[in-house]
Amino acid sequence: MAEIELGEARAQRIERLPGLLRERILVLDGAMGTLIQSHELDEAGFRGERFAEHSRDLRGANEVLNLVRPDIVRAIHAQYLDAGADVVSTNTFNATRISMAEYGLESLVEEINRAAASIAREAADEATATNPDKPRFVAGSLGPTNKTASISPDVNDPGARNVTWDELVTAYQEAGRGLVAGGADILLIETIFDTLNGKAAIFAVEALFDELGFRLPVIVSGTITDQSGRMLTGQTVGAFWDSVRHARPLAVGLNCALGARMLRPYVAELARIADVPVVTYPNAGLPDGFGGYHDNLPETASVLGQLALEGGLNLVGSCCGTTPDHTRAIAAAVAGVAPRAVPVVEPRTRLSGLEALDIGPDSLFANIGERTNVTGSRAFARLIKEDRMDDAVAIARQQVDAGAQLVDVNMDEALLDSEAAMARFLNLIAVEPDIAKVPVVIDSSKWTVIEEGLKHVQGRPIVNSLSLKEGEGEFLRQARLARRYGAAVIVMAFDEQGQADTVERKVAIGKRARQLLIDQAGFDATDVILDPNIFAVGTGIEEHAGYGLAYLEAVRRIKKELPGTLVSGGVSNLSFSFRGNDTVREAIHSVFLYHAIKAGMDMGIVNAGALPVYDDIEPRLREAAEDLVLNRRPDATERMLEIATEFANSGAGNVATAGGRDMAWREAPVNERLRRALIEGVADFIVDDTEEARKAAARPLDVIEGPLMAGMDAVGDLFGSGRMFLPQVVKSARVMKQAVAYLVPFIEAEKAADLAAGRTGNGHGQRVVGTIVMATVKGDVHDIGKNIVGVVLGCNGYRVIDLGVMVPWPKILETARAENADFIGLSGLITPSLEEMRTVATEMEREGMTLPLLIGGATTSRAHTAVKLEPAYSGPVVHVVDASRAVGVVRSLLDPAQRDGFVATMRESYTELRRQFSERDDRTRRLTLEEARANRLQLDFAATPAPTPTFIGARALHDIDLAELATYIDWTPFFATWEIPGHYPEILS
Ligand code: THG
Repeated sequence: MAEIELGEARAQRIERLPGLLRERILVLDGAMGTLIQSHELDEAGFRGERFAEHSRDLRGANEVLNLVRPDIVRAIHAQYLDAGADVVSTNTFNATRISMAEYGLESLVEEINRAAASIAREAADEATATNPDKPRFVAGSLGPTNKTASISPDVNDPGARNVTWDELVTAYQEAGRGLVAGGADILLIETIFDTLNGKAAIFAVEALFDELGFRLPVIVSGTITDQSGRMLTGQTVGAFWDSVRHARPLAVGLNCALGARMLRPYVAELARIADVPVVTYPNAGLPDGFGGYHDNLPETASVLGQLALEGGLNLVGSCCGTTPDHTRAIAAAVAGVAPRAVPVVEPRTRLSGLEALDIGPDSLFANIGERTNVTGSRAFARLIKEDRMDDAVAIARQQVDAGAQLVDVNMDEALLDSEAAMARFLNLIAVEPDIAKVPVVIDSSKWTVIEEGLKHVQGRPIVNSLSLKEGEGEFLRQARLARRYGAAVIVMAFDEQGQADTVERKVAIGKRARQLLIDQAGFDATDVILDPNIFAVGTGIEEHAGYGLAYLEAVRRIKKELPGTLVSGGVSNLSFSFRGNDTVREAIHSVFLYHAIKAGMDMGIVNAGALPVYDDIEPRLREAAEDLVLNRRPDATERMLEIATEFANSGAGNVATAGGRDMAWREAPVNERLRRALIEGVADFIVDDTEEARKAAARPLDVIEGPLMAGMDAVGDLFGSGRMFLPQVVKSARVMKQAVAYLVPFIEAEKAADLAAGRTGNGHGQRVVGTIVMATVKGDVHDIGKNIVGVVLGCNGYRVIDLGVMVPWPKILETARAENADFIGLSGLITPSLEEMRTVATEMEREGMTLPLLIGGATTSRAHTAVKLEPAYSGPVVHVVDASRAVGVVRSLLDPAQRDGFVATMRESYTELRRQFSERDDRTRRLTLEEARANRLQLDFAATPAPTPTFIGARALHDIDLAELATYIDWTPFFATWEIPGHYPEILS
């Protein structure tokens, strides 16, 4: 392939961008998909001549149109440019090897991206030529792919993933190469729902820029998918920004998602914290459930206009469901409004897990939990070697519960495959929201292990550690990579001569390493953390006696000579000589930290929860520890040894031990305990509690249907109202799984006993588990939501047969019959899937099936199910609003005692929805332009003079009856929002 060049014209355009962003708010285009759909292309239309014989269906593969119908794509760009867009984005949202593989087009990815960028380039250049004062730009779109690197698709293995970092990097680099070759000015990493995918994209474009020998500006934009205000994978907006800021993007923002109004607070939050321009391009509004949007164009424009006026925007556009009309209205709303002034943010060390953690001069000492270390804990090492992963994960949780604000993970052990163990353990804690909320410190003396770790954390971690022991070359190589992965680094005070044990060398090496990182590896000073080596004292060797003091003095000097530089250290190293006597060790640690924090130590690797309060240490022990740490007398070690036996693991020295979970809930009755365990995702006691509930219940099944289901319902409510986020729901389901797994043998035994006794049973509880056949319908490649539902159902004991994506209806029906399924579950994300679901329903009817049909996915809705699907199929059709509700629905449908009532209530509410819908249809009939003009407001003040108001200003009314006032409130929108079914006015009365 010919070499790709930046080119003079493109270089000049790019150079103008930052200046333009300071001058005015730039406008991005709107949706590509909406306009493509309006062309109503059929299968043959998508295939064109070139793909007439292609082995897979291509309808819905918008990206193939770059090759087959460039005319359409180009015309769409032209429409947006005409509407005032400064930046048009390429038709390449799914054009990665990963997403295109579903269509069998993965080998064409580079060509597709190149074609798409050159189509957009032509359109943009043409628009620029007609008005050179308004230069137009092409943003090459890199979508999130249809896979997530942070969520497990496997019910039996929370550590499993269906895409790897390396696959993502390869895919993004290839797509990006095509975009640059075709003429993109900007690379737009967009709609990130999993920041790990996003970080892989950032890594890939950096690698691409290295390969090309020039760079393009990058925009990074995430998306918020539910009411919790978090990303799909659980990160807050602040954590997201911290995780991607290393891209030093041209702009950062949020797009797609909930529509302008609901996205606004999160954009405002970004505007507050990001020290780069901020972009937003929301959907047309909230999805209307029919593949369109409750589109309120004036509202979208006015909310964005408001945001601009409040000084919160630098770039603005729109996403799914929008048209050039939106672009025009948005452009008008922000015209003349000053762009957001990019703030200078205080330099702090900004890290993240699911939540942000920043550390600055005013921060309290940050505890890094040390126990998840195979060389630092025999218990942890044993668990890892025996593959007892649940228990190993529990150690991480214990550290966080005991106050660790970060966790240090170390797998350096000769007999372990350390890379694999690091990857696996990080995957496992990534799906534990109460652990994953904190940043990870990836600890290894082997770079390959650290690098493997970096590929498995969504947030912004710390690399522990780099050092100069192999010289500057290797140091800088690792450092540049660490930066590209988006990590901060701890540097140990080692150099080519070995470890630094004098104050002078500790400080000198720290300075040298820090400067190299800043000057040559592109680090921000705040991302460099120095560790001036804590070595063991009390070893009996005279030279070691001063190690504590040397560290303290080095900290003081670093803080003085390199203001703002963070200092860390491994505290437990100090007391190695007193191994076996934890009381003494912990006293030494506390005394040391008391002095080290005063000297300026910012963070330390400690056994969280095992640090006594300085003032609570038994005075003689404390005195001896002081002598030792501060090297106050030559016989400090002997004296400590003398008194050590007195305190040998008595715990007497440590009056207060911090941390420990609040266990009060363990006192509650068993049903409440089960409920709490599910809501909080605590598996520790689930088997015991389940057993207790089983003993108390008439039948084991009652435990599932009673307290456990109540717990899952509560989880559903919390998620629906935004008080839980998705990873927490999945976690609850996994706790549920353990309870169900425990009960199943009892239920089977009961069934066997019933049979032996000739009882056929009352039907109640004859089947514990049911079988569901799930599929993403033909034409749609999205399955992340479906996978989550599969995991949740699997955890609840159901057999899940997942047919994957792009599944034609015959295969779905065939499998359901062959497997004797109890349900069919259909999933889809994109609008055409709604139509395909109707086809499936129609075919099920034709074949005389009766099993329930479950519907889920982002574009689906109760209304669509009621209006379009239920009438097509006489068996039950149920819309399942999200994964947290799946279990309740299938349980109600399987239980003979509940089924009829459930189905009847549902049918009733769907009938009501259809009635409302038909009314709505009447109401929303638009007038023709002529009718509207004829209906224009006619004012004639001569005929009817405007009366003079009786007063001007505010008037307080005191005698209003609130009860009467309440009757004037229109509750319909509230009920609709809260999804309260039925005829609204009747509910009120
Ligand atoms: N600097 C940096 N990273 C580090 C260190 C450091 N990482 C590793 C280590 N040092 C810090 N972590 C530990 C963890 C545990 C212990 C010491 C340091 C420890 N463990 C007990 C022991 O070995 O006696 C184990 C007891 C048990 O098995 O439970 O002391 O300095 N940047």
